[in-house]
Amino acid sequence: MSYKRLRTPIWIVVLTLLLLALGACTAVAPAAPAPAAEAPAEAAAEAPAGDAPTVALIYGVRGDGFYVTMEAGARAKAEELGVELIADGPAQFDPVLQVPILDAIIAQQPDAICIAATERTALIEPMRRAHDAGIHMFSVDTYIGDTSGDYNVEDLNWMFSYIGSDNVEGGEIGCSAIIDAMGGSGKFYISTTQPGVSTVDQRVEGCQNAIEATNGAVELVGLDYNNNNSSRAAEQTAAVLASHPDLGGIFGTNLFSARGAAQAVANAGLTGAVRVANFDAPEDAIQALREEVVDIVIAQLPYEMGQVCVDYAVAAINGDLDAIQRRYPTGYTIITRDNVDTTEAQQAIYKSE
Ligand code: T6T
Repeated sequence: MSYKRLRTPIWIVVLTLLLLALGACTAVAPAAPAPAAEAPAEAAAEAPAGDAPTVALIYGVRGDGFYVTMEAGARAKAEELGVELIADGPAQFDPVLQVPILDAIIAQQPDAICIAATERTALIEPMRRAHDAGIHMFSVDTYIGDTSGDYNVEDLNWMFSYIGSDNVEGGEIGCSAIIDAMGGSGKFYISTTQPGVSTVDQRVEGCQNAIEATNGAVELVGLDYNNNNSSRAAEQTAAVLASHPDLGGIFGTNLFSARGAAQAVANAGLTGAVRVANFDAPEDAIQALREEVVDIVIAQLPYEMGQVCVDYAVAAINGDLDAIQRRYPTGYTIITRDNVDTTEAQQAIYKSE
């Protein structure tokens, strides 16, 4: 066998081996771990190895567009950060119904809880139980205690943060707008839910500030508690409209209060004669705005509240305390007939499911 005759098969063998080696490399590549850039950066940085952390959201009441929207924000953030989210709330806005839900969640031992306490005092001890069980605690929407959500005080400094609107400011915005629409004087009525709920109490306070600023030109003729029930709010408002036919303005301090108040004004044929400030922004409030039954819709930012609370919960779980503000005011989108069709206003409307 001559050397020349042998050379061709050797090169074929060498080439074949090279091609096989290359082929093997190409076949292995897709099975390698996905590049870090393909995973959400925050999830890669913050989710601990092993089991995903669990965050619980306990809202004020089921089926309220405000909390439906908050849960959507919390879910979106939880998915982004690779966190498991459990969410629950009572059938009525009532601490007696909410505390057993909190206790059931504590028994599931989540890493953190975001809770909209339905009463500022009744929830303190139950929430402290959660903290004592090693759970990172956050207030979202409402706060507990007497210090306007300032958790730097000694007996509440185990709370990480209060995320929610500046509700005194919200009440002032709504009532000042209606007082202006009334020409600066006249009779005023407030429909609110229950005493002891931090949010609506502060909205009433803000509204009273706006009335007091008129130096007696505006008279508050009544304030009713409707127990977060729009039918009750409608009945109470109808009674006030009957006893004060010259009523000029109404403040409904939350979704259900404002819904009932607006219905009563429309039913009494007083659209435009009685001006209404509508706290919260479900679809029907926007419809009432278009129909001139209400004059201003004060939209909170519940989606952002849910997002920030989950974000903060994960920061606390990871020990990144510098990332957490003790108080996170979420702000408002104020909707009137002038801006209702803008993108910002449309995006602020609450989700219903
Ligand atoms: O206004 C919101 C919330 O901020 C308040 O604490 C309770 O009522 C709502 O959920 C609206 O129904």
